[in-house]
Amino acid sequence: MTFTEKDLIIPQDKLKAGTTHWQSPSNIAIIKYWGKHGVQLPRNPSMSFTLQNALTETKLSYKPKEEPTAGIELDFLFEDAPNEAFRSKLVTYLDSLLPFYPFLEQLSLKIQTVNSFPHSAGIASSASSMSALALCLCSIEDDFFGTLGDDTMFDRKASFLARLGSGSAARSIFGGAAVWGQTDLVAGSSDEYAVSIEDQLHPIFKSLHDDILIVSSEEKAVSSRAGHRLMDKNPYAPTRYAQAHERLSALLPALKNGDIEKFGEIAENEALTLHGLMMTSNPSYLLMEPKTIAMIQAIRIYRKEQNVPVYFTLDAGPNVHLLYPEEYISDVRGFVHSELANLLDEGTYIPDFVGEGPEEV
Ligand code: 2P0
Repeated sequence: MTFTEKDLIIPQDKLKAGTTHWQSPSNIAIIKYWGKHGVQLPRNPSMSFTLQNALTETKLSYKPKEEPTAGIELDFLFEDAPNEAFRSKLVTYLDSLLPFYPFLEQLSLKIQTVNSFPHSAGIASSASSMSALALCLCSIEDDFFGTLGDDTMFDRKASFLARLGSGSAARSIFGGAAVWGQTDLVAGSSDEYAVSIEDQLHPIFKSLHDDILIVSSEEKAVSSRAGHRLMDKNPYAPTRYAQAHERLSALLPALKNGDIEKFGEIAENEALTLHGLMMTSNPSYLLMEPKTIAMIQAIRIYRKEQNVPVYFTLDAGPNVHLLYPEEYISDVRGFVHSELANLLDEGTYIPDFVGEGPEEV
């Protein structure tokens, strides 16, 4: 499916103004997407949980352009203030969609976006922001052309458009958990968009917690975009891509059976593999910080000594995601306050858990 089958141009007498408004969450990958090719196509399938609290809310207003002009006309406010750097990235993204969405050239657009988490918290916002915007775009398509009335089609198209903005955003369209990238293990999976695997989750994973322990909120030295590019010449890349398939094939049964130990083993291995790939890139780089490692050691000791199933994963940055089943919340929070508080940047952690996915506002 390429989503180019219809010529989406609005007839002159049907042009009108309107607004669409979505909130969409971030996600945390367990099997990591790291390495891409072509137009935002993944080198391996990835799996993530969709979060509940870390959200972007995006309002997209549109009206007919006063004068027909070529290209995208966009006004942009981030947290109520103009932001030229973000605006220019969005113009590039929307321009890249013109082959699918020629009608965007007929409209004058205004995007207003806010995040539920502090911009400076060091939490990647590309998954939540690009998925929220993609959902708004699909609402406009459906409003003008009535082409996405079917929920599966709507979500699939939103995931496809989100992916073109940021790969990991493809997975945020679905509540619970999603897989992005073609694999024989998941029916209907595709490199072009993510699919839901919510119905393949044991209840223990539907309410899994993810407390995001903030080690540093500074902007990272190497962007994910640059990190993906470095995979092209990483000598371990072919083995890594094969490993991601193997790990997914071990993870899916664990998710279904509620095997938290197996899940945790894979999650931690994936996190360290991701950072190992950064260290073995050329030039090599390190996004973990001493406090990241101190937290990892403390988590492993606590788990062993107290027999509490709490595991970590890492995103492309120094912050630690603490994953654990709902029933252990008071044990784990006690551990965070007593053993990890002095490692947290300004004492900050962001409590989150597996969520239900985007919502139209
Ligand atoms: C993931 N990450 O699977 C991996 C693991 C971070 C660590 O995808 O270039 O912002 O926009 O497609 O999605 C972060 O990279 O990259 C990412 P682009 P993205 O979530």
